[in-house]
Amino acid sequence: MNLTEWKQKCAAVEAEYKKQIAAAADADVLEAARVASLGRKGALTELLKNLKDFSIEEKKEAGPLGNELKKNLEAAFESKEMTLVAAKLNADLEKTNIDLTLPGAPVAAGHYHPLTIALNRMTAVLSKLGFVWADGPQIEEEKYNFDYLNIPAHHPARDMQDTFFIAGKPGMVLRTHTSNVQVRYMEKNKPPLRIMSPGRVFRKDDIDASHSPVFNQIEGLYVDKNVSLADLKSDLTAFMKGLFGAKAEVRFRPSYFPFVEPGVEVDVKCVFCDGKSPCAFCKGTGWKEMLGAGIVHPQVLRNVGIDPEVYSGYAFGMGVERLAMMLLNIKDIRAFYENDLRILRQF
Ligand code: FA5
Repeated sequence: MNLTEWKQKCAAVEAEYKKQIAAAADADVLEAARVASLGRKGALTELLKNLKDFSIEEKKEAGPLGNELKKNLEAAFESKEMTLVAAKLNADLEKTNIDLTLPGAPVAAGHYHPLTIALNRMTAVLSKLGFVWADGPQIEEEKYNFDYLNIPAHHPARDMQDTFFIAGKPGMVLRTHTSNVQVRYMEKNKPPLRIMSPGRVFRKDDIDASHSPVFNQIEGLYVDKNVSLADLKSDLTAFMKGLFGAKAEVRFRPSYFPFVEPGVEVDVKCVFCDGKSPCAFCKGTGWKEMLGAGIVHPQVLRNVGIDPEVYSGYAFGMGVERLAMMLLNIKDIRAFYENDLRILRQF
């Protein structure tokens, strides 16, 4: 084939397929025309193969012509395809009875669980008091949950009644309190230190309105020079007032925990009954225990290599659910875990 014949054939291919493109009424017909012209064995593809037989001079003329034609045809196919897609969409819309001006279906927005809402408020107040976040494991070695905290092997807290032991893993327990973090943190960090550590704890406790076998605590620990019970009382009172408002009433009672000396329990005035009527939450006493606390026992400091002659500290462990119940007016601890949407949606 000489150059003139080749050019004529190119023009014929162009005219033919532009005609087919214009006439194509659906995507299948258009695709068939595309394969017949631009496909691997298509009419134009075949013509372009002839280029190799031309002289260098002829190639200079034919090459750009061929490329131009290919690009033209590709663009024509693409533009027709868009037209067909739009036409089909319009036809489908015509057939269906959709009112595009109607508002869309509302998407239900999720929100935090009440326990998380309350926990965030507690940690926000503690942050303002200078406590920084620390973490610890829920599956714990007995030495961190008990031994280093001055809780010897015969102590009732280690009794099978209270503690979940891990089957087949001697020496491992589900932590019964967040106090394990005290030891772990002081092993790695030396005073001055001031941490809060929220997290889940586990006990073989009976279930009632204010007890659950799985619940949350926030551990607090402040160790520096000259930390005293006065610091503990003022910080915890500031915390309760920061959480419940300036009117909150706080009561400190002497108590015993092996890892503090002296030890206290801290009650908050019951918001449900004010002590005036029978109340499942405070059992009619008017006060509810929220946390245990005290001055870190010198032996605990020694266990982690801190000199109790130089440093002292306070620690506390508060019940997150108990505080959350008072804060959010929830009378039964089980409401946090039952996932009843009628309750959860109120927060
Ligand atoms: C402790 O767990 C100590 N580790 C607290 C502590 C830390 C004392 C640091 C001294 C220094 P206790 O067993 O009292 O203490 O628990 C602390 C708080 O957890 C309680 O005051 C209560 O608010 C909450 N709590 C205890 N048992 C349950 C339970 N079964 N369900 C819900 N909350 C509970």
